Amino acid sequence: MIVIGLGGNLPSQFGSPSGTLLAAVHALGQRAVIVRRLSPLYETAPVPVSDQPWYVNGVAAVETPLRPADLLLTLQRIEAQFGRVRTVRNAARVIDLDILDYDGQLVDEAGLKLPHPRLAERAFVLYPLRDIAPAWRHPVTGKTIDALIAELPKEQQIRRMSGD
Ligand code: A4P
Ligand code: MG
Repeated sequence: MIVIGLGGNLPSQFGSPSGTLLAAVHALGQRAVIVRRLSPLYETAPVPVSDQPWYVNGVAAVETPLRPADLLLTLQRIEAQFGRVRTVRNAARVIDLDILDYDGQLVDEAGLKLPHPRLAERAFVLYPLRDIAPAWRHPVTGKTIDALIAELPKEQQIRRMSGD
């Protein structure tokens, strides 16, 4: 399964962060990345804790003929098209598109790491991933999502949005 993480905490030309995430799903489809399952969206406190606005996060299971490096390029083009400006790490952003898992492949290159290295520590990834793929296991540790969620630090606040 190929899983993409979507997040954002600033408004864009597509509106609120949730509107931007849904527009990004459409943009993916136009670039040969077909979203088969989209999780519910969650409002999530910034990690690490900061005074940034809360994020909206979700995950998508996709099908695509693109190999991982080309998929990452496509995600970065969509981020640019949506007006993302890169400043410092973890800065507030209109949209962040990450490859979380690509069919369990392990990649450790400067510009691409798979699975996403911080995936297992993040409630804003694990909860929506459990919604669409409860049997998923971490490609490196083999841990189930339920086990990873049980190990999360308790301070990560996350609320499922209604109507998704
Ligand atoms: N990169 C390497 N592997 C990957 C991958 N699997 N998918 C490289 C995507 N990118 C990958 O990312 C920095 C570099 O990571 C890229 O050049 C790419 O080659 P970026 O998107 O430019 O910058 P970033 O997102 O600020 O940094 P980073 O380290 O990717 O941060 P994260 O881990 O993406 O975290 N809190 C909440 N509540 N919700 C969020 O969505 N997101 C972040 C960013 C922090 N806190 C958050 C959230
Ligand atoms: Mg990123």
